[in-house]
Amino acid sequence: MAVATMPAPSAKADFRTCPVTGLKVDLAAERLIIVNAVAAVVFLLIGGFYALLLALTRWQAIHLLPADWFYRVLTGHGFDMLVAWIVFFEVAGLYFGGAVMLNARLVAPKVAWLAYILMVVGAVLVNVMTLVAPFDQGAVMFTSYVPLQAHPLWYLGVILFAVGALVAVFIFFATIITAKKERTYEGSMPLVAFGLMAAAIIAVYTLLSGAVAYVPTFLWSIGILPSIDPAFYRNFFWSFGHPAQQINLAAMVAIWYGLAAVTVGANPVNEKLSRFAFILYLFFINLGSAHHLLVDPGYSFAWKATNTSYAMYLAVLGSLIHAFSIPAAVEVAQRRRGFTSGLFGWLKNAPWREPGFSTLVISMVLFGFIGGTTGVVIGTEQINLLAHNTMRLPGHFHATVVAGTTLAFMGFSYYLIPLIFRRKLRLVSWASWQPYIFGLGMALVSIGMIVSGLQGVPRRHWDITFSGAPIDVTLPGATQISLAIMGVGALIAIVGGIMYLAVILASVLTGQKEEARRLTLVMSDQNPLVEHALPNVGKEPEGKESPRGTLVIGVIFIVTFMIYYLSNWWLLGRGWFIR
Ligand code: HEM
Ligand SMILES: [Cu+2]
Repeated sequence: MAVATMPAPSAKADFRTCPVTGLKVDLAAERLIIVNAVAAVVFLLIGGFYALLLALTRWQAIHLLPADWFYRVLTGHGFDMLVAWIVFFEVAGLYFGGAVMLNARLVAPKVAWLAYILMVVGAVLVNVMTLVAPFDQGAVMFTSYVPLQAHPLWYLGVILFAVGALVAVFIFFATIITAKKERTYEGSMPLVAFGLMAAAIIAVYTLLSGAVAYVPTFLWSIGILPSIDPAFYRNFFWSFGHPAQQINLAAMVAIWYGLAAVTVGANPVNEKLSRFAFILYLFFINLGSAHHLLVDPGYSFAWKATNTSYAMYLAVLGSLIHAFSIPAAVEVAQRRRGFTSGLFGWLKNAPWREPGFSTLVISMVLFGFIGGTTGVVIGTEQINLLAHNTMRLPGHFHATVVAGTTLAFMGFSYYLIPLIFRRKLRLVSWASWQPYIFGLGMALVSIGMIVSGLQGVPRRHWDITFSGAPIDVTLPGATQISLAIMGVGALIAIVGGIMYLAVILASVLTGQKEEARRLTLVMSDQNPLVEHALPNVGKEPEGKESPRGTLVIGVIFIVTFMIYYLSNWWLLGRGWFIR
């Protein structure tokens, strides 16, 4: 990422020059990044409050909410977190990657404001309807599986939000095309922007599938269409709902590369390979959508087998490439600084108090070791049967989308405060600790959920005593313990969440207005990215610089994965007593 000399930015927009990075920042883009990021944080706040209520309800010993409020809150939490928080933040990220990182002007800022308003109105509408619509029209979960029928305004809210998001994605494309035409940057597009572009491409077909699912459903809710085929709905819903997670994945990985560059000056060891890994996502990751439908009747064996075939693992391969490439880049950068002792001297001497670095490591470790391993099991046709619709599912995705994506976004947002909000970061030592507390909490939440699921606790279920059920079901007593682990983890994670919100809100509302002076927040004045004090940048690492420590971590990962994966096959073998 060269930041020294940049070609002149395009005309027709107001720019300032960032004193730290030398980038030309379009002021219209800057304002839009700010409002989208603020909206994201507001929904994180609401969704976080709901998270507390949910965790205290699923923690069976407390069982806080009555059934109807549990399902309403579950609907609100799913939407506010997975849709509103993440997508608002991604739109901010797209404008950052498309305009700021490329020195370019944001194309059609007025339209971008319109997109923003559509998204805000849509999200508010969904939230209000979830709480006030009659129970069976409000508590439909964010999946709103047909024949459940939500309130028409609920569907309308989802559609408005999605249209706004689609417009934002097109503005991003128009911006990067214009940047290329107006030659606002030199050489090829920076890797971070490239990753965001991959996310945006996935977003297009994701949002179009969403339209195919939601528009007919909306028409059905106002009586124009007589009925909707549930299998049709579920297929298109998941062509939207699952790739939506791949947008998050690609955006998160892009941010990982960014955080590694900012905090230790890491350069991808083989940038072409990293780009190729993003391209693998584009082609193969959508196959994973089928895992939601593996126990559905109606889909043929051929359909299920194709979608769970080896091709799915090409997307996993993409993730494995990133999972090796990023720590290897960090290791090489650290070794070039002179931290060459032993296998892990580079890690020991890393900037652990710098929130961008700790979020990077915690997010990668929890995403990979917990989220990735459990995800592959869920995507494998046979062993999916053991996990389907149990608490292992929320256990899996709280490791991916919360401990992974949300934490990475939190880490990245700290840097937006000085660079884009142009305010002094307040409560800096809280920002240093926050990733650890949130990460620890989410690790316990995920593990508690996964272990509960392994013992048969269903997801989305208020009454695990199954009172009045025609068949008696008793869950093992140990579920009390695993659910308590989840509950305690939730309390810790909520503390981490409150710390995050406190840092951000205090900085945005009361932080001193000033121009950024350096890229890092806690580390000394040295600026790993700009300083380029690293000799041999761009050369193949050799000898002392080769990423041996990362190789060892990679082997540990593969072994962990094998143990979890194979023990599931073993469990499957014990599931049926065929003699
Ligand atoms: C402190 C942080 C959080 C805690 C303690 C938490 C806890 C929970 C709990 C207890 C459930 C209910 C599981 C069930 O009964 O099936 C749940 C569901 C869910 N959570 Fe979280 N959560 C947190 C943050 C997040 C974030 C940041 C996201 C997304 C980015 C998220 C996405 C979801 C989704 C999609 C569901 C499923 C909703 C559904 O089944 O319809 N959560 N969460
Ligand atoms: Cu999925």
